[in-house]
Amino acid sequence: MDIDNTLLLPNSEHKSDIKTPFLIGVAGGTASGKSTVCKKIMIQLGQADMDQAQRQVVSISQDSFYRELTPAEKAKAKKGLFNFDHPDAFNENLMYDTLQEILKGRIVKVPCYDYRSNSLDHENKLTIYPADVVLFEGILVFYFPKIRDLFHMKLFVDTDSDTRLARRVPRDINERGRDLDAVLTQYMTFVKPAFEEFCSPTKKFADVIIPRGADNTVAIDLIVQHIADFLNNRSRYGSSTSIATNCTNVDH
Ligand code: UZR
Ligand code: MG
Repeated sequence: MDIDNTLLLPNSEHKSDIKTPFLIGVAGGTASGKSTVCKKIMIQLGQADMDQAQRQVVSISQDSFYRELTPAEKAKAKKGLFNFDHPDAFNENLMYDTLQEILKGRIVKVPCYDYRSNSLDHENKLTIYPADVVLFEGILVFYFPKIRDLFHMKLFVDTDSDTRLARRVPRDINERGRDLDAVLTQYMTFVKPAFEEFCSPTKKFADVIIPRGADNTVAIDLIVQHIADFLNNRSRYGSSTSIATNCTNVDH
């Protein structure tokens, strides 16, 4: 594995103690294993059981940036007639502004998403403290050009559609309070067409494509090694370590 060393050198122009995180985008179809890949990365880096404020690596979901629905849209959502897989379902500006704040090393608060009520939980916001590495995962994180351009590294979790559907059905029924008919109708009406139109074409923007998702331990090990090298160098040179925008040239 060949890592571009410009990523790791101290940057004399940034003498302050501001932590600019290494921002990693993780995209992929529904139930492809994005969250699991992020979790595995955190576990392997020894970050999963750490206190939020102490973490060097944090993971944020794009679901926190679903926009508030109008009463009419909420009624549609209740009947499974709202398209949550369309880019318009997200608050692009808030997503961009939040990532910009994170890149400036500021503390941000993001709402959690409640799939049962199809709404954001503003009461219980998650506080994201400045970290060295931030993972941002979601179906459309590479769709919006100005957001896509913020990432230092882009991963696409590429899992077969039938595998994804087989995972999505029990997940929606058990964790998201749906019945089988509603899950399949929503899948055929919105999820599958939107995947083909908006998500799948963003695979070409990825630096690393992870076939078979979280089962691909070799790919995850390579990515973890890359992040660990970055963290080691940052602790050696301090948090002002510069991050080159072309820092994703991992040979594998
Ligand atoms: P992942 N989603 C819901 O099911 N309900 C909501 O209120 C909001 C989102 C689904 C969304 C998308 N689609 O396919 C999925 N629908 O969450 C993305 N319908 O989440 O990447 O974890 O599968
Ligand atoms: Mg998810």
